[in-house]
Amino acid sequence: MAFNTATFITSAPSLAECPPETHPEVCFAGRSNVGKSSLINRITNRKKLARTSNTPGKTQQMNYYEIDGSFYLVDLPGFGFAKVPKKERDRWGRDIRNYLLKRGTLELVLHLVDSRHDPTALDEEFFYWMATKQKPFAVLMTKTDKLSGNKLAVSQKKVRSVLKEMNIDVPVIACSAQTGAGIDEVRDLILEFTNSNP
Ligand SMILES: Nc1nc2c(ncn2[C@@H]2O[C@H](COP(=O)(O)OP(=O)(O)O)[C@@H](O)[C@H]2O)c(=O)[nH]1
Ligand SMILES: [Mg+2]
Repeated sequence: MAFNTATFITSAPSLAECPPETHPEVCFAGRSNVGKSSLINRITNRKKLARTSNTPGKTQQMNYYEIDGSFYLVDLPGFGFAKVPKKERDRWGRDIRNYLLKRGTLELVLHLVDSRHDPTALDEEFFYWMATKQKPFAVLMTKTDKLSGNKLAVSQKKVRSVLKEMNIDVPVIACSAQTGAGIDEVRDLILEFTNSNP
């Protein structure tokens, strides 16, 4: 069984409110509007499981979805959204770092970057931080349907070179929630890290 059932479990404002550590989990991180919720919907073949929005900065909690009764996908609050007051942004950063460091059942972090833009300073900071904490992560390049073949190749090369410069060796997957490109690869990665391979 793989991605047959998906159920919303809870919205947790911080680590303390997360569900008990009964299932392995994979989380989706990245700035607001990068496509986290859309990707979760596509991966689970559901149109409205995770709330998507044209208004960045809306999801301020960690949303838990249980897949096939065996693992969790977690939609994290987007970071780095300029219109949110600095104090609030700092709190999110602290809460998310706390979750990333201390959640015992977190098996993999998927960090999303927009395939149309170079990784931002915040993305690079995140790569570096994850690498120094030795947390397993992968980079997903989103919205590839918006790029022509050649531009996507250039963009992928850029992301890989940024990671290589930092001496970071992690999977990089180009995907689109709209066309479904790369989605099976993302699913396989999730199943591998949650030990849910059929
Ligand atoms: N063309 C295209 N648009 C996308 C894709 N993924 C997300 N979007 C759009 O980008 C916006 C933000 O998506 P959302 O999933 O809410 O981002 P989040 O804030 O990271 O959860 C929405 O308008 C989506 O429809 C994609 O793969 N292709
Ligand atoms: Mg979202």
